Amino acid sequence: MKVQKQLYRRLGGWHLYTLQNTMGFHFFTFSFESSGFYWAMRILLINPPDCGRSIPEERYGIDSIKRIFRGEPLALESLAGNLAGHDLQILDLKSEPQGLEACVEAFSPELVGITAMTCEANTALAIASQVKSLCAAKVVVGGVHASGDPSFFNVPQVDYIVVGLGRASFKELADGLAAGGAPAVTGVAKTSSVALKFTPRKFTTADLADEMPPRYDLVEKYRAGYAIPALGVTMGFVATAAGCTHRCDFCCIGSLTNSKYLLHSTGSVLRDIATLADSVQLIRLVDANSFGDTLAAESLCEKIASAAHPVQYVADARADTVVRDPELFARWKKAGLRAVVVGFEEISDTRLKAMNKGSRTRINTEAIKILHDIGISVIGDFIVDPDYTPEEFDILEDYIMKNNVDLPMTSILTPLPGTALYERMRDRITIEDLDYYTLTNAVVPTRMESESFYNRFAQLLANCHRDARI
Ligand code: B12
Ligand code: SF4
Repeated sequence: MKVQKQLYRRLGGWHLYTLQNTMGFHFFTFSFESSGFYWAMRILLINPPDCGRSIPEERYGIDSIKRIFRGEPLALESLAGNLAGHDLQILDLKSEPQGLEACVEAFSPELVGITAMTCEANTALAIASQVKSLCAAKVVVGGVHASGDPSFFNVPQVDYIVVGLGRASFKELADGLAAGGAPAVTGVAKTSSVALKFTPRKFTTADLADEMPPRYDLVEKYRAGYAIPALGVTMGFVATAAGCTHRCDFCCIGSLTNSKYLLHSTGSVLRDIATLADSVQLIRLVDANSFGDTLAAESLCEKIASAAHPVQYVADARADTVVRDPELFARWKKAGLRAVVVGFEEISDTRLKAMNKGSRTRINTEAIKILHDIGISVIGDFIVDPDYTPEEFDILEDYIMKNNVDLPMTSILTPLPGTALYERMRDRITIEDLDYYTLTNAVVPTRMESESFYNRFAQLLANCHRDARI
């Protein structure tokens, strides 16, 4: 058999190779590292397909509540970036929904990693079962649902659950498995037939592994589809921080870092932007809070401005940060910031307080005005409580319209497992099936009659989206 030998890197005398036959099948890979010798593995990282179920559609035929764009699986690109030496593929089932069987058969992975949000958790389990039926790979699940509710994945078709940031812990696990061991890694739970046990990881910036860039190249074949069709722009993702400085009770972000706020180095952010800048028109900084450290945000802004890439940016900020430091956003506007996603959530101070938002309606309104005066579009997140009355829907709609929120993103208050809200609402939950946890279904009974609630919700979205723009 003819063999093609590929040198990945040469480091201080150590060589790293991938060998593959002429049909493209990787049949023999190995590496030497200063820490010892291990067999490199074929690792497949899987992004689940679009999923989730819709009560308004299933019960009342309301099919207008749709998501508006697709994006790259940065979590998987980022994990792959820190797995140098292994043979890696990313399968994006959102782009290629029927691709699983063919990909597993052709690549024959030894380790499979699946990412999942809450509404994807059941689908991730179905993918894990299918993988097990096709090959002998070990299956690892990680991401936001695994971090908030790891025990959900404590099932036979899953071997390991990665809780929280996974770049460093998944590398330790993969290298350990490749060396033939069954490594105990902090932040990683081995599934078992009894209750799940693991040592939580104390996250630090070492878990960001900034020196290793995300493998953006692994999704090259899907890239044209990562776009916002309504705007006619292609979009790439860059992370500038992990976690958040706040503790809103409905939010699942805290479970990713054990409630720490960790900044990526400015150098790594600039490097990632530069990698994408030639192939996309818009860069979404995907952090939950890109301005959690305003001094760092200011320094990053200066460097982005000097780099002068021909791209625009969208980032998340809190309303109170905008009000405290309008000048910072004026500078970011000059550096290319086109739109800011702000979690306004509510227009009632009582409800904002109950959700521990740490903001007020007055501050939210002021933030919208400041951003508009600067010329930055406002993508506003609002949350409709299942307890809403028709009058409250009207008040919310009036608020959005009067304040010209450019693109309102309205969801329904959902107690995500692992959040403080879940503990507060768990006795009221009537829908446990996670397929419905898309944030567009009420999983507790609504105060309004159900069909009227969903009709009014759909009408709110339609009215507010009529002139949407960013
Ligand atoms: C980009 C994004 C998207 C993109 C792309 C996602 C994709 N994978 O294709 C798009 C636009 C498609 C999207 C869609 C949705 N999204 Co979204 N999205 C995000 C966003 C803004 C960033 C995610 C990201 O890329 N982060 C950067 C990476 C590097 O971090 P990470 O994902 O946390 O990954 C790290 C760890 O979690 C871990 N990890 C992650 N996966 C894995 C896998 C393995 C094997 C391992 C070992 C480790 C690991 O290691 C990574 C590196 O440290 C987050 C908010 C946020 N700031 O996190 C919301 C977020 C994830 N989305 C959310 C939601 C609700 C949705 C939608 C349901 C919205 C809707 N109503 O339509 C849909 C669902 C899509 C579907 N299945 O149908 C929620 C999820 C809440 C939850 N618990 O489920 C979030 C948290 C926002 C929020 N409102 O709270 N989303
Ligand atoms: S909702 Fe936003 S501000 Fe609140 S904890 Fe989550 S990421 Fe932080």
